[in-house]
Amino acid sequence: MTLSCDLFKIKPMDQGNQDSYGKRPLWQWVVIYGVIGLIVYGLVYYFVLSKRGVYNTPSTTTPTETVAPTTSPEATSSGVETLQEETVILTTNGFAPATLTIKAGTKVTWSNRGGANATVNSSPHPAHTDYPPLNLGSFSQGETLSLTFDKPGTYKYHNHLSPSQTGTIVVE
Ligand SMILES: [Cu+2]
Repeated sequence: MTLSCDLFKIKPMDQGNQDSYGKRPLWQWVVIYGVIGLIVYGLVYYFVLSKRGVYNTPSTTTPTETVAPTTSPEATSSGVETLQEETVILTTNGFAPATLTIKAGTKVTWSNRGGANATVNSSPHPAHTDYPPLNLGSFSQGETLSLTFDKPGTYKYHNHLSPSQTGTIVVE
């Protein structure tokens, strides 16, 4: 009886096991669905990440673009006032470039490479009265003279020691 009962008990346990085996596929389905869901979620997350990555590069470039304009206007606005410089070289052939067009606030530097003493003086020769700040005086070979032009206009100058050497600064 006990054995049969044990056997009988085993059978229900086997049945229970079979039931549990019968339920296991459900859990396996759940696990399978869970794994599939995780895979799908992982794929979606990956694509979203990749899209975000692709989207982040433009979004990071747009912030840098937006940052760049915010910083570059400041840099250029400060650069327009302080950093923009142009150079006119005085050679034996005269001022080069003979006509220089600049924006207001640009600093112009004349560099004497003519091998002789020269001057930068406002026109007209010899009165030098058109724009007195442009009467920068004399500079020798290798030296420089500088003037920042703040107001738009056309400023003509010449080398007073060789008046045929003339130049023009156009300030826009
Ligand atoms: Cu002169």
